[in-house]
Amino acid sequence: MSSVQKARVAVTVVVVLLMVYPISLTISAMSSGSVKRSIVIEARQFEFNPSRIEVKVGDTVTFILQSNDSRHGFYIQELDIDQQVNVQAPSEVTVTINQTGTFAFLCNVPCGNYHPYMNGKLYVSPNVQHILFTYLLVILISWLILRAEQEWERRGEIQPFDLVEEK
Ligand SMILES: [Cu+2]
Repeated sequence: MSSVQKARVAVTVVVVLLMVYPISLTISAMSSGSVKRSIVIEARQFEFNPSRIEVKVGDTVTFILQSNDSRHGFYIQELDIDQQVNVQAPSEVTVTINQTGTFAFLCNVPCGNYHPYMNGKLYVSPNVQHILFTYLLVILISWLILRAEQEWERRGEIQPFDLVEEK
C-alpha cells in the first residue's frame, strides 16, 4: 500500500466513523439491543425507592412516579427530566437515553427538613450490541467506499477522497 493509499484508508475510516454514529444510535434505538422498560419509583420523605437504577444507553425508559406522603419532584438535569409527583396520583415520564454516565436524580419540590438529601443515581452503561453493530457498520461502509474508489481509479475518473495529488 502506498502512503497515498494509506492516507485514503485513514480518511475514509474517519469520515465513516463520523457519519455512522448518529445512524447507528438511531438504528440501535429501534433494534433488539435496546429495550423499552418501565421503572416504578416511589418518592417519599426523604428518599426515592429504588434510589439506584441501572439502564443501558439506547433504552427507552418510562419512569412511573408515585408518592403516598407529600408532593415531590423527579429531576434529572442531564436528561431534561423535570416531573412532579403528586400524592396518590402516579405520573410518568418517558425518555430515550442517549448518553452513558452516572446521573443524579433529585427531588426538586421542597418536601420537608431533609428534602435536600432526597436523591438517587441513574447508571447508564454502554450497550455492547450497539458497539458491535457500530463497528460492523464502519467496516462495511469503509469497505464499500474503498472498493468504489478503486473502481473509480481503475476507470481514471474523479476520486472524491483524494488528499494528495498522485504523480
Ligand atoms: Cu423534596
